[in-house]
Amino acid sequence: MLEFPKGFWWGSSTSSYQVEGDNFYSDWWHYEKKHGLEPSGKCCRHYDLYKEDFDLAKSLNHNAHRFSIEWARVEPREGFLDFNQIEHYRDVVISLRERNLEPLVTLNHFTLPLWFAQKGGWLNKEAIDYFLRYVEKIVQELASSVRFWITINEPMVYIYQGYFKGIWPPQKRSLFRAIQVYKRLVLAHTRAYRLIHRIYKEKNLNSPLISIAKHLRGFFCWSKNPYHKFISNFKDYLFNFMILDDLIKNKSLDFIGVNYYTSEFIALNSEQLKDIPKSNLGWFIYPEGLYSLLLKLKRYNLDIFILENGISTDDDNQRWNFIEAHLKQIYKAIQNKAKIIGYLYWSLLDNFEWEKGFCPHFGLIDVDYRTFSRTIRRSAKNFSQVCKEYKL
Ligand code: IFM
Repeated sequence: MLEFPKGFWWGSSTSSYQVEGDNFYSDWWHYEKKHGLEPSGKCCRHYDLYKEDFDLAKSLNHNAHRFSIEWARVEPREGFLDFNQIEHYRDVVISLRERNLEPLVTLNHFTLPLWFAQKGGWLNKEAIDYFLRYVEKIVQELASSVRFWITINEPMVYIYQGYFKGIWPPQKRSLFRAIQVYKRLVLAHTRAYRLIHRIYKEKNLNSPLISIAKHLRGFFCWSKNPYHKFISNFKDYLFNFMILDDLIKNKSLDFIGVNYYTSEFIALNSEQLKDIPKSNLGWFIYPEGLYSLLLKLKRYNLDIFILENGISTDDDNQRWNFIEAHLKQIYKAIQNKAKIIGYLYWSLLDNFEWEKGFCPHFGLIDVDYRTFSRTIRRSAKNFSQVCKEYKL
């Protein structure tokens, strides 16, 4: 029996664009149309059904929940802050608190207001000021009920998909621009971090806990070739640790938010990989990768919060095996003095998986996209036992 620490946070994550529906003013809404992608449409109708969804999370013994605020809803036109939308998100936070679910609020989860994207997005010289204006408003309004803030979700994934691979908005494949956006995002986070702390001080509130959600990927080299080793270490630094090092240098992390799904292997031949299972998206399932990353994070000497970990599968047994195997590695890392304070599964609901549409099923809860009815999966019930007893 593995026993997790008292006070451990248990729950799940979502992001606004992937569950709310009808996010007309976001860049992705237009991107889907332009490229004939599966439209996000009404999504899970979580914008209307959030209370019911939080009831489900509560019934599953969760004590924390991560969601994001859609900047484009709050500021659909440049400089116009929509008070009704801010009230909506206030109610989201209150609804979580009423159910004893600790809110973790993400301020930017990939999508941008269309007007901001049309001005060049993060490449615009004023981008950080626009972002801070929105952040300031939200934090002024919600500070008294929120402790955990995530400024930016997976900055390296955003840069990779949008500016390197060019398969997400703004589809600009350019190393030069990728580097510019990297610098902007580091600065945007750092300034948002300072701003949020300042607001809490001015309001005489206990210090907030602020981080980014850092997508980490294991990079393992199974070849003795020094060139392969170099590539593997280089990717590990570039994708995983460069931004964390920079943010630590700027003294702008109160804890480390981790999203982990898969690992990459540099091997001599595909024979060596054939025994590693995969999800239905072809992602390797490698819980040991999470363990090894968690131990590497010990060097920052900060609390670690797993903000996302999940699998797309239509075999719910596989989902539970995935969760169980990753929790075991987390437990092992805690025994080895990694300061892990919580685990959120991605995701509470099946949802819109960006360019892949609705086909991937990551949810603890199945969503019928015709009727919007929800069905709790067996894996969710198994996980709920862990959340209840803090034991695996
Ligand atoms: O759906 C995404 C989410 O938006 C960010 N982290 C990874 C998830 C699964 O791909």
